[in-house]
Amino acid sequence: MGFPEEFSFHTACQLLVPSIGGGSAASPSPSFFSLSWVCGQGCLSPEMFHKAHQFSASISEEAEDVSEEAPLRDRSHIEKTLMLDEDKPADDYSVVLQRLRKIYHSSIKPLEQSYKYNELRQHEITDGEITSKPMVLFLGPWSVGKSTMINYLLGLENTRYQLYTGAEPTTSEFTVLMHGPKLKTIEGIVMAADSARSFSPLEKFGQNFLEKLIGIEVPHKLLERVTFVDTPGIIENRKQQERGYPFNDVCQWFIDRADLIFVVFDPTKLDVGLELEMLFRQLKGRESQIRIILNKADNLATQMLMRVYGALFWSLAPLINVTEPPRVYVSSFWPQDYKPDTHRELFLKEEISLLEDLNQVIENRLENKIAFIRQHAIRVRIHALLVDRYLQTYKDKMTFFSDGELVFKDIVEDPDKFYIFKTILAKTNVSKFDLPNREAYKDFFGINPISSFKLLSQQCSYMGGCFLEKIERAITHELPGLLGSLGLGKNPGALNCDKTGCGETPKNRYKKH
Ligand SMILES: Nc1nc2c(ncn2[C@@H]2O[C@H](COP(=O)(O)OP(=O)(O)OP(=O)(O)O)[C@@H](O)[C@H]2O)c(=O)[nH]1
Ligand SMILES: [Mg+2]
Repeated sequence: MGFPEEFSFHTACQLLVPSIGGGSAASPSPSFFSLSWVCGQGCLSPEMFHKAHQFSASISEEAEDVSEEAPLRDRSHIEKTLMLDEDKPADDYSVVLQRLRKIYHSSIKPLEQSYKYNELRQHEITDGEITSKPMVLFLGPWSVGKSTMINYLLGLENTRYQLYTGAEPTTSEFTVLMHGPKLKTIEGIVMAADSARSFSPLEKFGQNFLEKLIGIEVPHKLLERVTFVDTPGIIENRKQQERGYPFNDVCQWFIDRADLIFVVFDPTKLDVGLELEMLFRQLKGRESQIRIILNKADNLATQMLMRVYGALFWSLAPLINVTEPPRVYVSSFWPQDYKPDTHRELFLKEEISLLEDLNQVIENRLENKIAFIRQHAIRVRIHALLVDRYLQTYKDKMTFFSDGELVFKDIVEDPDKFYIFKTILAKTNVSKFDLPNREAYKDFFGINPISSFKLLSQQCSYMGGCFLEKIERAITHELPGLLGSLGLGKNPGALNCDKTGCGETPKNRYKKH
């Protein structure tokens, strides 16, 4: 199916222009809703307006027809690429994870607690987070096919496990799909109360949010290796905060922890509004985890698809400020067979590439986890060095007659006058790109008086050694050593640092295709 003749390339581009601001939601058809929203009523004549409406309605109708009549696709490539048909039990990583937990508790956590790192970054690492499976997050506008894609990947359609899908905004809960021996739903409050699960920190977003969090345990082989998180679609003409809980903060929590983030788009909804812009701002720093999906590509003929692909890149370019373009998968992730006049070979190849990407995350699970803990340790160390520097400067400036509060206020207001950050850069091997924001320390010391901290040099014990030395040993030796040992039969005890080159930096988190 193509656009009607009147929809020239020019018009199509106009329809796809990223625009910020309101338009009319006059039509009940979702695809038309977004087209008219993008253009505003001004750019379509009444005749065109009517045609666009008919066109978009026909897309929806056809999509519905297909779902009723068309035969289902062969799914053997999913089983094959994800190696689900192999009768092999899921790898047992418990030894490595236990070792990782031990390093965290003995070498990182003491410094983290002593310098109240959690109050700076609000990132506490729970045991559940260390042992959790890789998390795959699905984000994007409403009705782009996120829930359908999860149903498809897990083969849940027409089973009682399937996620609810529909042409209107459907998913209203953050839905966590995880492995379990039998189908079971778990209420958000229960998930948050269970500290063995990695979701207990979500409690801080309030009871209203916990009502909107749901866990589903499904006995599926893929879920033995990953956890999927389905999210409510972004609705542009409604403020996300109207949902009754801090939607953006919750998204950020999941974004910070996800190992793979699928941002899904629909060819008829490429408009970028304020809410989607906000989402991309939240995704900053997680670019290597992001994969863009141009879903429902089976709705368009090849030529139109090329145009839409171009328009997608054009819309997203201002939002993703990285040198490397993101990987965009063009396909249709649902079980209906491809339409005859569409590019089925391309869709199948793209789908297989995406599955390989997913597999890569599963295989790199331990490497990623170790790299994540090491990155956390680096941040904690920098924080400790900075607090120590503030404290040392304070002690140096204090005389018998000084007013302690005034002296410290002076330091916090203008740390550069006292060379706080510069000294850290000059005297320690900290990269200037890793230094936290100076402003954050104003807030930090606003709630944590300097008198509540001890100097690093005083945080040593005869038996346990010094906190700083321990975290440094973890960053340069223990964690890289654990990483190095993975290649050798995943037996961390088999090696010591000398053999693995413990000083090496961890590998890139993800292989790019
Ligand atoms: N043609 C076509 N339609 C699809 C495809 N995937 C999903 N759909 C349809 O798109 C509609 C929306 O799908 P959902 O899975 O509910 O979308 P969602 O992104 O989860 O929506 P929200 O939960 O509202 O955010 C449904 O009617 C699906 O049948 C696809 O690949 N091709
Ligand atoms: Mg959904």
